[in-house]
Amino acid sequence: LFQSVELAPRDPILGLNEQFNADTRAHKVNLGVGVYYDDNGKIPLLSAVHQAEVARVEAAAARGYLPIEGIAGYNKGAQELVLGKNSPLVAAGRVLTMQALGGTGALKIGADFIKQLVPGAKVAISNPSWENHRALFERAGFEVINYPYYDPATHGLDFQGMLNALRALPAKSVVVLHACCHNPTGVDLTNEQWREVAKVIKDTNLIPFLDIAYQGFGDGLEQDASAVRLFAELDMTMFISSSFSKSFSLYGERVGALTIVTGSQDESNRVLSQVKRVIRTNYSNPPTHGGTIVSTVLNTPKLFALWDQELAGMRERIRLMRRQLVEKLAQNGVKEDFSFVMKQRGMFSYSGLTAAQVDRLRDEHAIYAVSSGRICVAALNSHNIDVVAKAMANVMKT
Ligand code: PLP
Ligand code: TYF
Repeated sequence: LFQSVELAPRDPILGLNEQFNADTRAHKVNLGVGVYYDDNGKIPLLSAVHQAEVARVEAAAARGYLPIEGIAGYNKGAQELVLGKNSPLVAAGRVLTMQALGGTGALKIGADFIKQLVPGAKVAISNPSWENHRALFERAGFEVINYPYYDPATHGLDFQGMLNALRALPAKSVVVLHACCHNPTGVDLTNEQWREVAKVIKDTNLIPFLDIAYQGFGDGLEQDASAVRLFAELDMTMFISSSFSKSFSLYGERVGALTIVTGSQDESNRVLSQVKRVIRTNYSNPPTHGGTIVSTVLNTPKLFALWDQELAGMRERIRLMRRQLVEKLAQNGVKEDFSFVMKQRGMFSYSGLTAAQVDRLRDEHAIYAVSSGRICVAALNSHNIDVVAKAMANVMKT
């Protein structure tokens, strides 16, 4: 049975983690995987999360099955985060939200449902994009193509290339967009650019799939939802995958949500029935623990305010690391202008390091980055930033 099974390639990012864990050098630094670490290099347990968790344990609640679509309060909270508290679309009964197993789970439920609706659709993802976008949509049976996004010459956006490619897509193609804090480049669209993209998507009759995995890591919870709100204002039907892995620092709890904006209340009822079928045949219903914690935080004003504040703390620490990295590279004699690192948003920076320089960082300095040059700025801290800046300067000079 298994004789002809070929060895699958490792996930490039998670594979890097394995390599890092096996490295015995004490001073090693992992800038590979997209995880937020605090200034002591630890994954934080947010205080808002901890309080909700203690309350849950004290309540000694029974663990029955959840509904197929998950916890109602969780879904309402997730919906308000992306569409706002007073969304006319929600009032019109045009919005569905389902608890999902992380952002990945939300993407997969959405992908499986779209496959049923438009079996021949092409899926367009940014070049580059999160590694799993291509793999996930291909697994769901789609042909996946790239639209231009990053321009290495400017360390910015190839906006014209992006628009042209979107305009040329056949109607009913799926366009996967990073709503904020683009992974891996850190390069986002301005609101004006979002407006143009949304218009092209609407005019060309494409299906927008907005992936929002870093809400709160750019400028704030509300600000980072502005692209989603803009699509909503234009009255567009769309898919939105939310991930709370990073924003709640609950990676292993698999907390995410899929939101679908339909054309009418009647469509919503029918769509919900079909998406529930997708969920039921995959994993039946989502787990209780992480969802209950997120729901408690989202629906308890005091905990929500605390969470928002803790999220701001993470966001500001990343900004500080960006600024210090730019300063320290210059102090170490790097002549190139690295100020673009400060313009990038979210956890990542496309540093401009070449694959050969990334290899040298790892071999000579025990510093791990993705071969594309992506570094996770959220893994820098006051204890390792000097070493990292010095090593980066070193591999760039010689
Ligand atoms: N989408 C993007 C752009 C991501 O970077 C990630 C990262 O993990 C995800 C989705 C998936 O999130 P989750 O870990 O919640 O499945
Ligand atoms: O891009 C990253 O590093 C994060 C973490 O299959 C991640 O999104 C990486 C790979 C993966 C799942 C999560």
